Amino acid sequence: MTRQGRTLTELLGIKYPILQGGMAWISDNGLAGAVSNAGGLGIIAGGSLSAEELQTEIRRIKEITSKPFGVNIMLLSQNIEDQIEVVCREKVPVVTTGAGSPSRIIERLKSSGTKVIPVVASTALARRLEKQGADAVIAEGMEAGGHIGKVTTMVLVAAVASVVKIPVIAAGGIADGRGLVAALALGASGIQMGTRFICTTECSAHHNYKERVLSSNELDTVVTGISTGHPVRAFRNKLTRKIEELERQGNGVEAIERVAIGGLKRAAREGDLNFGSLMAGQSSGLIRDIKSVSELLEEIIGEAEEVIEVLGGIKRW
Ligand code: TUI
Repeated sequence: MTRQGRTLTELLGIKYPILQGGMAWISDNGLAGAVSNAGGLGIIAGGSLSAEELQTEIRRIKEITSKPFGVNIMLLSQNIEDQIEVVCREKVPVVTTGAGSPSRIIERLKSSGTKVIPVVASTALARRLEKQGADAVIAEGMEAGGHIGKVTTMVLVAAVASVVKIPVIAAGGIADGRGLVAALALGASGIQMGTRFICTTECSAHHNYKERVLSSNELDTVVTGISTGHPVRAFRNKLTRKIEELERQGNGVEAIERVAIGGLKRAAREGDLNFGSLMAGQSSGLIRDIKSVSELLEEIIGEAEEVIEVLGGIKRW
C-alpha cells in the first residue's frame, strides 16, 4: 500500500506492479502488448517515432490488448508537441516521461484523462512534479541503461519515497524478484525494468543485442556523454570508445549525440555489435535466459513471494 492507501496496481488497473520501460527502437506494440496482457504495464517508446508512426503503434496495441498500456515521451525529442496531440486524441491510459521535466505538458495530458508518471533523477524534481499533479514518479537510478542521472537506485528510491506521497516506482538495476522486494523495502510501490525485457521472445530487438545481454557481466557497461550533459549507459564497444575519444578531444553535444542516437537503431535493428549503441543497464549481469513475457512476470512474482516469506521468517539478527 502507498501512504495514500491505494496500491499502484489499483491506480493503474494492472495485476502486477511491474512496468516495462519505454526503450527507443525496442519497445514497440508487440512487446508492450505482451506485457500488458501478462498483467504488467506495457509501454510503447515514443522515442524516435513520428506522430503518424506513434498513432499506428497505439492503434496496433489496442488490437492486441484491452488492458491498460502506456506511451513514453522522451523530452529531448524534437516532436513532443505532435506526440502529445496523438496521445491525447487516442486517450492513452498512461504516459511516462524521461530525460527532463514534463512540467509544461502535465496539465494537457491529465485533462484528456491520461495518467502521468515522470522519471525523476532527484528529490527536488519529484516534489515539484507531485505538486503539479503527477500520478506517480519513477525513481530511476544510474544503474539503468540509456540516459541516466547521477544517483544510485538504492539511494534515489529511498530518498524520493521519503518526500512524496504519490506512488514511487523503482528503476535501474532491477531484473528479478529479489530486486522487486528490495525496491518495496526502500519504499517503492512497484518497479520498472527495461533491460530484462530485451531478453524476451516478444522483444523485436536483434538477436545479437539479446545475446550481448546474456553473455555480459555486471562490469560490461560504460557511461559516455557526461561532457554533453546527457550521460548514456551502454555496452562497451568500438562506438563507446569512439565517443570517449570525441569527448576527450572536446567535441560538442551535437557531434556526440548524432553518433549515439543513430547507433541505437543500428544496435536494435541491425544487431551491429561494434558501432551500434547497445544501451543496457548493469542488470544485464543478472540476466541469463530468454523467456516469454508472461513466464518472466510469473517468475518474478513467484520469486518475490518466496523472498518475502523467507524474510518474514527471520526472527533474530
Ligand atoms: O530517458 C531515459 N532513458 C533514455 S532516453 C534515451 S535516447 C537518448 N540518447 C542519447 C542521448 C540522450 C537521450 C535513451 N535512454 N530514462 C529516463 C531518465 N530521465 N533518466 C534520467 C532522466 C532524467 C534526468 C533529468 C529525468 C529528469 C531530469 O530532470 C532534469 C531537470 O530538469 O530537473
